[in-house]
Amino acid sequence: MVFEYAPAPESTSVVHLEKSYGLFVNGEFVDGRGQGFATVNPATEEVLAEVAEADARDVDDAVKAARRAHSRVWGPMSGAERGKYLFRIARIIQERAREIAVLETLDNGKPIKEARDVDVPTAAAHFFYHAGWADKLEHAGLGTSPRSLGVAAQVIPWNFPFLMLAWKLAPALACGNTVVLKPAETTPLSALLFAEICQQADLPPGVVNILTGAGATGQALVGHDDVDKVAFTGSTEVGKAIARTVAGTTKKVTLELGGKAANIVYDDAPLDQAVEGIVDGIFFNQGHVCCAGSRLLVQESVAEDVLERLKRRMSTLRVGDPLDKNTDVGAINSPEQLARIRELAGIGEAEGAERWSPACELPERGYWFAPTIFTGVTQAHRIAREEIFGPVLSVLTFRTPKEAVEKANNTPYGLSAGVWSDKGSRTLWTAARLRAGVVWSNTFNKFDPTSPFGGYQESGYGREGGRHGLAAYMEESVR
Ligand code: TAP
Repeated sequence: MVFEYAPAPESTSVVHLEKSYGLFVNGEFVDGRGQGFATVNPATEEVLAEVAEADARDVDDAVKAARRAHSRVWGPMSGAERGKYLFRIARIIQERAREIAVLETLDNGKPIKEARDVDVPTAAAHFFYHAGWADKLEHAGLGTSPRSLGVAAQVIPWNFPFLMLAWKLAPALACGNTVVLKPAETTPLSALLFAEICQQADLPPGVVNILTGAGATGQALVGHDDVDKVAFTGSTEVGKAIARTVAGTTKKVTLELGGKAANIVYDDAPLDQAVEGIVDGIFFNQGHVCCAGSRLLVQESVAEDVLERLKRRMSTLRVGDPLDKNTDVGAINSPEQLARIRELAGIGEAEGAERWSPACELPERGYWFAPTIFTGVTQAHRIAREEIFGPVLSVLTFRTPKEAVEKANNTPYGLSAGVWSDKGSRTLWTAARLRAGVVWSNTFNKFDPTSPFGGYQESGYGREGGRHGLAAYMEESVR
């Protein structure tokens, strides 16, 4: 069926939605044995499609297909040949970029300009980058003949559905593994479009399998006995449950979990540029970003000035229809996530922080939350400690660099941080003391496939991207 989106904007005509979708197993779409579920456009609350739900038997079928494909086709294939498939996939992503971006925006609620300019091109870049590695793995620093692990079980969240899929699949495939991937329940559609891309690229059956479903499907997948590797991106809570599930087995595990990043602004920073970075750090993708700069640490002497500029800039943000190319802040992905953001914002007020949002009219239907900042926040406040995963910024101040570092590190997480200063020496001093996997200097939320990404402490372990990311998908050889 050709899907007709209610207000029928021209841009949606590039997307052809089926009424219902099956699972992608062994190169074909098949029925799921679970109940099935609907996926909804969070900006309109309209049902986009019905999606199959994989139960334990479907998981078993997919793992068997992946095992066969690994031992018969993908594992023995030369790196150069595997690379060709990855290049082909990367090119198809580029060719179908508009379609993928619109579908992602419909299913996720993110602004189309972000899906179009960030998610999809970065996903293609991941496939290009890893396609280049496929025949050079002996130079990855893992011995002269590193081996693939086998079957990888991959579970991803809803905030960057297509990009997270690319982050997971591209290195796994380049290194010779086959995959069973489960997208999040609220954003399955771009993964199913990727299944079509696998068919279009003539990828051998079973190399990529996509199982839609909820947490129970993910649990059955990571707990399956014949899986060699588990790669998970999502909440710290579920990450810990997965670590417990695989404890005592020989499965290799990487976990990319939550964050509560500090964005540190020194008094010598270029302030207008810093304000752009603060806005990008917390309002990009509605703040549904694991590495979001959700704690602004601003030096006391410039705090008033920065806040004034920040409020002025926030007043220009356009919140609303994600398919409008001028929209800056889209819809919150689900009613559950909206409830969580509202709850924590309410707690912020109750604990005495001062709440401010620019005047903005939110659409009547759909799930929306206005860009919000809290000032007068102390380290004891829950909004300074807990991940909100929404467009909410907690502002704290500091006097000295030492105090900035202490406050920045006062978190159980350790995924990312930002430092804004005119002095390289000050930035390097600060970066060396921050416990964060990524530290950005005079920028924020910059991603590149050549750069390893990952966290410390409760933000998880293992790296994705760059040469380091390959280690997560290969057995090091002793020679
Ligand atoms: P989760 O609830 O943890 O869900 C992530 C994925 O795990 C989803 O596919 C989910 O399925 C599945 N899942 C749920 N319970 C499971 C279980 N017991 N066993 C196996 N899989 C299970 O997180 P979320 O709400 O989707 O995403 C938000 C969180 O992810 C935030 O904390 C954020 O910081 C983190 N995140 C981290 C990163 C990186 S790179 N560190 C990137 C993006 C997001 P359902 O969707 O059906 O529940």
